[in-house]
Amino acid sequence: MKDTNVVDVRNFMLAGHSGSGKTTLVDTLLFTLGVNDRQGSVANGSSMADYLDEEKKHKTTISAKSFTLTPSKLASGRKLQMTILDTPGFADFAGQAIQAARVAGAMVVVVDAHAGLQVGTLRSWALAEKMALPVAVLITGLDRENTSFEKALSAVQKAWGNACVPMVLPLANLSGVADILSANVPAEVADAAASARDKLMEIAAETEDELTEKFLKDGTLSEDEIARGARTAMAKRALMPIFAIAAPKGLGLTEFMEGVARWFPSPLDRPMKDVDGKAIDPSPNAPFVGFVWKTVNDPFVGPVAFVYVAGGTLNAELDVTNAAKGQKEHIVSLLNLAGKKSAVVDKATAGDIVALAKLKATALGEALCQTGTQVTFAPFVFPNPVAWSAVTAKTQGDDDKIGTALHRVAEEDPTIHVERNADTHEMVLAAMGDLHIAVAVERMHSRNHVEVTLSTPKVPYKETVTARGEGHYKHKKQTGGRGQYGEVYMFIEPKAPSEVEWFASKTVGGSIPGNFLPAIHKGFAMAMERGCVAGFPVVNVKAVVYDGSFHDVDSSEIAFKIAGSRAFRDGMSKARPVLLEPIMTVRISVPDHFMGDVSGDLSHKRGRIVSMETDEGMQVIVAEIPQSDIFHYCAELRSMTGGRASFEATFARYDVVPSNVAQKIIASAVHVKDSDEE
Ligand SMILES: Nc1nc2c(ncn2[C@@H]2O[C@H](COP(=O)(O)OP(=O)(O)OP(=O)(O)O)[C@@H](O)[C@H]2O)c(=O)[nH]1
Ligand SMILES: [Mg+2]
Repeated sequence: MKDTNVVDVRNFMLAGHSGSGKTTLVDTLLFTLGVNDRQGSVANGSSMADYLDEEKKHKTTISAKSFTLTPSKLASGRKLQMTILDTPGFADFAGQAIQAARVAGAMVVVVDAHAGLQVGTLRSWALAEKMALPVAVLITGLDRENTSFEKALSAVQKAWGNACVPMVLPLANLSGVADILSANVPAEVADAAASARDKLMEIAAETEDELTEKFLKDGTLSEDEIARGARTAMAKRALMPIFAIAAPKGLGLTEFMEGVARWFPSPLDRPMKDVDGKAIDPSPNAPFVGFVWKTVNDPFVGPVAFVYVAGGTLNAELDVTNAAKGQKEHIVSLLNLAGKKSAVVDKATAGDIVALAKLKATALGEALCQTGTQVTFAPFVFPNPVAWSAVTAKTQGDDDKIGTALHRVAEEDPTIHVERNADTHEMVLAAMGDLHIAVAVERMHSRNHVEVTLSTPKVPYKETVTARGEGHYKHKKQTGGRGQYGEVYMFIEPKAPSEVEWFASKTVGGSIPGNFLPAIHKGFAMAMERGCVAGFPVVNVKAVVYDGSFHDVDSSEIAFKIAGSRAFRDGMSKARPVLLEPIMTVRISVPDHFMGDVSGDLSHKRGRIVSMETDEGMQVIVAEIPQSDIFHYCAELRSMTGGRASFEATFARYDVVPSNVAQKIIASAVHVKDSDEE
């Protein structure tokens, strides 16, 4: 029976660099609050949070998950229901954090005191900023050697400013943590606590005129006033409370939970907004509105939708409709999750996340509403893929299964894209990094029993001409009975972009009867499928038949098709044919001190730098590079910059391959001789 009021609900995500201790915090809370009867550990595979096979194997979080925890009572007597969203720190799974950020009421940025601010920390921070999410910082790893809370604190304050105020101060030898607002702060941290309290009071005073006046008049605020002002400040991102824990010692957990209850916004403070920016009424009496922030294909249960309740009350009897599709959905049961464990609940209200199985029509990002209510949420915005791999079945018979398996994987992960390349006929898996691709392959294996081989995708080269070339072929065969005859004169030239039609006939005086023109058209088209440079498709040419001859008896469609095709090849070979390659525009964000390495590497790749600019402390290089260099660029760029640079790539255009490079491509292309004799 759920008996928490919405005002006591705190919903927040854990984000930060991989290995900073997010999942360890969740496991420690699960144990401390009695959900798990032992302390789970990511390192030894016993984590109750990182419980998926892939997560155990890679010892890292791969899938964002929610944990609903209700501490029976906090020391202060406050009531609290926490819904924690644990997200992966790896860049490859950044899509998961993007999904969680849509429904989180706040972000707890986890910072490992030993490592300091890392790439993943900064990425999380940027996400919170983009989503205007209230932020708290949690410093972990204080039990590790050579760490200091003060050092970590000053790094955080230096990077993110004075809105970052410590709410707790660890004591010497980690014997405990002191609450800065406590009446009897130990002497060793008394000065630091006083200065943090002053800062907090100032921030709180700035949130309301009434508090400002009171503060100016009396020079102080009561504990209640600080609490009121500071909560408003956190919701507005004017306060970023800092906590510290040493999970292996169970230190700081109680104070962290108190802090969550005290400072974090409830769904009433920060209701979810629809696509037009209109707030959803979060009260339990309002019409039910839910948002599908995540979906999975459970191997046993089938499709499961994770629904965040934005407002109203959901129960299994409620008449609900998928707002986007206008289709009614039947709710079997509501499951509250705590990682691996789940429990059926009778209702869910704002801030809750419930798993709903077997919904028929509802997909990621859609709204589920009480029938009669219509709400649309803004669509998710995910980064474009940065790593690509061609996928083939290890066993021939599995070719068909691959499509289904890939589709399944992509269905629950919107940052995975699958496409069959029409030019190279390859199945290409596009994702956020090599680990992402590897995990997708593992899932295909474990769920669909398909084993695949990965390879670098083929580049869809094309061919064209750069001059006018004359082509001629006379097809004449006399074999016993009826012969074959057809003669074609044509020319080929670059096609102007404004021209639509690539084929034309300028024959005069009946040199070729009109009824053979379609056959010549077919012959040209056939020759265009495999150009004369290296057998790639021919594009952007104009082919004109202007003369020829025929024979009353021996001329036939097939004869003119062959003559057309060979004349085309003849003409093309004389029209200075070239290879074309796809060029990508890449937008690379890179810290200053890696600029030299990154731009040097670009020129090594035949890259052309288009522009350079500064964007929020990062250098942004816009460059064009051949597609052949893009497939592994993600891994290269990460290793060049320790993961500090990122990029986005979009197709720009096809361009001529320089002749020295073309030689190599021609040499390695399987040169298919024309096989137009049928
Ligand atoms: N000594 C010490 N070790 C910690 C602490 N927090 C986490 N660890 C260890 O660091 C490793 C990584 O911790 P995780 O909790 O999996 O890190 P995470 O932030 O969830 O990492 P991702 O899921 O990859 O993003 C584990 O082996 C933990 O046992 C801490 O406070 N102190
Ligand atoms: Mg984790």
